[in-house]
Amino acid sequence: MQLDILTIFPQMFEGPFSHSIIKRAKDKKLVEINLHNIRDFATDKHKRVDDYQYGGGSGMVMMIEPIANCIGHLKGKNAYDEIIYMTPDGELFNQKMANYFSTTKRIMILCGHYKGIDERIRENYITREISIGNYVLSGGEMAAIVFTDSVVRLLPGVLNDETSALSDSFQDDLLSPPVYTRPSDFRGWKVPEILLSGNDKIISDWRLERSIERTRIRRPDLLSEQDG
Ligand code: 6GU
Repeated sequence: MQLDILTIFPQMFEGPFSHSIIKRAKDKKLVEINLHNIRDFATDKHKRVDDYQYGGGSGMVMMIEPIANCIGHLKGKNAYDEIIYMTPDGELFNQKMANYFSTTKRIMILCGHYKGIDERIRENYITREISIGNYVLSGGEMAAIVFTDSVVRLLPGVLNDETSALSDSFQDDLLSPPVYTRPSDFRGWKVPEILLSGNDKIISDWRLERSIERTRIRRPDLLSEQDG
């Protein structure tokens, strides 16, 4: 899979993309992530990327030319399955969408800032608009990092048996059961006896029960929505 991320803050991605699962996926060549600095595509000598909005009002808007130039440059080299704009007024991101995007070959992700981007970019280039939750971030970068992590970990070969995505919370609309490791008794706080029994059938039944119970208590909305 190839991911092209358009941003005015490429350095924000360095830490998150050079550790753990995303780093492993890059090292194994299961994903190629390219960061593109929108400022490199600015047309004036001051490398300006934002401007006042028509009609007045506070807050700057990201200009159409640098973004259109950057998108045009990339579209001239590759065909994209989706061109995503990260925005708080987009479609609410969920596991089902992460599963879908993990099946695509090449996507572009545009990170906005300030009051947003010139609407004509959205009308003419963007195929999907995504929000990661009902709260406001200062820009799309951290949302793009969240999106990338959730998609890349699903690519075949990225996770191994120890880190398998199959038992993730949400993958089957159930939260994960509680987990424990050594010691079995810490200051009198004991691990549930069943987990020490060695009986796989009893253990998997217990885990499913705990998953259902935890989902009913914490996220009853997941039990009623069958396609979320
Ligand atoms: Cl994608 N961007 C911004 N700026 N804020 C958000 C968001 C995205 N998703 C939730 N809040």
